[in-house]
Amino acid sequence: MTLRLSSAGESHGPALVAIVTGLPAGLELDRDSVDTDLARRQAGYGRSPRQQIEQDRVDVLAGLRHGRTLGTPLALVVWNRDHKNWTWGMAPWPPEGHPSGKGTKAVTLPRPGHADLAGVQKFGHDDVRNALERASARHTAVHVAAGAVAKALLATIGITVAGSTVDEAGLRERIDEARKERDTVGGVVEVRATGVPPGLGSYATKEDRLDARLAAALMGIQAVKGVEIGEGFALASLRGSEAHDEIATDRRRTSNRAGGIEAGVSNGEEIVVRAAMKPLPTLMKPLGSVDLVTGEAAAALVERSDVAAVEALAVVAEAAVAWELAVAAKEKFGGDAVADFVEAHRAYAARIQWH
Ligand code: EPS
Repeated sequence: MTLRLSSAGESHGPALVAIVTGLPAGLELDRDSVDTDLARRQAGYGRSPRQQIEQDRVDVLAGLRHGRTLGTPLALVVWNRDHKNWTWGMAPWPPEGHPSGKGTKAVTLPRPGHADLAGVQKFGHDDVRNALERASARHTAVHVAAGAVAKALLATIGITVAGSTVDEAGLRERIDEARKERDTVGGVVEVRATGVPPGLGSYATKEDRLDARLAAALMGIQAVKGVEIGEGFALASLRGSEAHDEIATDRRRTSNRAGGIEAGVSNGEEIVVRAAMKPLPTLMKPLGSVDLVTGEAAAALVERSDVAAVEALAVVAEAAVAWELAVAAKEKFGGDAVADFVEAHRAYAARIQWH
């Protein structure tokens, strides 16, 4: 069975939910590890006051018994604590009583850089909130929970995945300056995966290519505008003799400019991918926009937001890469029971003498 993930949830709605299907039975999950990743996602310099309201924790509604997967759909929930301030504004059913709390007034001032304008045009909404609530990066929380499940599966075959920011040194200063000037900043994150055997993904079709799948997964995260695999864009200006990773007699490589993937297939070296995040589009000193009701020029919507979420992106990107690697590993090794998955990996590693 293919490993699949679907999610739902608005930023200020009742909850974020994810359903994971295709997990083998008998996988041990640790609630604290999932919650630790959720807490990592909430942390980071420059985050919004929203993160003081939320204390993200995972609840499991199905697919798990006594900490082990049942091989049935796994239903994960992260509740939005802030929803209590939006019970009227974000009520799923027509609300009763007088409008109160947040979200009672239609938003008509789209923010450049966000989903606001295209969202109302595409879906015919008359309140920008109907677009921005789902476009918000808030729902990455439940994807991080699913990523933690993927990491547990990958750990059974010795794969680890870790994300970090790339320009750690100057980041805080850049954030402090931007905050003073009521502006926002972006940045670059890197994810490394170790223990990935050769042969995940395939050169056969573009859908199979592991690099294409990782790029799509990273591009699928809010605010990501660029993705690199290995040396990426820098390879374009090198000669072939400088760009490729020579093969030693033990079949390992003497360098890793390809970032662990050649021709869409993992080659046994560390997988290294990077994602570039644009500055977040909600500015306290707003950019020019249009009032969708009056048609007049107006400043864009100003609401609570992060100055930067680069450190959070490192955690979200880690989860996205873990998820894609778990899908590719499940595709290669199969298994209804986790023991079958582990045994198939062992037999394959023995056949190709990979350790
Ligand atoms: C986010 C929660 C949001 C924002 C951020 C991501 O909270 P709120 O909108 O209630 O302040 O902090 O969303 C965006 C950057 C965005 O553009 O929508 C979170 O939990 O990650």
